[in-house]
Amino acid sequence: MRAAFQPRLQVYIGSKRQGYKVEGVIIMHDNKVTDVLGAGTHYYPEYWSGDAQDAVLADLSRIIAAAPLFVPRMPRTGQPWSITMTNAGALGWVSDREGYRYQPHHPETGAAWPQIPDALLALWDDVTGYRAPPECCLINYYAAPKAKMGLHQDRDETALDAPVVSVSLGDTAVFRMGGPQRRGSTRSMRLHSGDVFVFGGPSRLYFHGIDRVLHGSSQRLGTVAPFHEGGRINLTLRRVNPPDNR
Ligand SMILES: O=C(O)CCC(=O)C(=O)O
Repeated sequence: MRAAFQPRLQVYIGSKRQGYKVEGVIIMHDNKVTDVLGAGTHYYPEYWSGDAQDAVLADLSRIIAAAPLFVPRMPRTGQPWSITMTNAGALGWVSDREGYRYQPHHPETGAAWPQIPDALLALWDDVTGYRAPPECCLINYYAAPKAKMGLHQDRDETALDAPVVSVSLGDTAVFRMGGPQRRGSTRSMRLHSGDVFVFGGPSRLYFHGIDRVLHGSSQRLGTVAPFHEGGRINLTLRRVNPPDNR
């Protein structure tokens, strides 16, 4: 259903299952303004049920057994990040002294990355409708109570027409959403376990980051190895190369 809210704002109201398509800047739910986001973003609160989240966590457990979590480091300085990460897919995103890049193998084991689980490929098809599958599923693990991620753009991909799909599992995160400029205004919202957020269209290159994780706000990770410390996992599905180049 589409509703006009104010003359210059177009508000598209969806459903929890279909997602809230934001063509303007306001998201409404039950006739109340609940969120203000950029055009091209789609927010799917609790896209996955608890059982579906557990199934994805079991997939992640298998992926991490084959492609262990590693500590990313800042380009040039080699400063360690506060999170650990790994990948699934034909390409994995890594960050070390040499810089940010995609590569087909794990930086420590040298092995190819495991395949992206079917549930994540199905999610990509469902929420993007993009003509080719994602090549990378970046897995970020926020285990440490102070783990966070600074404001940044996802811009190491050449297929910028493809959205980035972000999945939250475990503890609630305080997510910061900016705009196209690093110094522009930002706002924060909370991402909960099972939520899916899509950056597409005009918002594909918007700055975003994680201010902090509300440690202990969810018990979901604690039962699954190797996530006994609890915390939060974020998955981002990315198309790296334009499909025609392959
Ligand atoms: O953890 C998150 O929700 C954000 C992750 C992110 O921005 C990234 O991996 O580029």
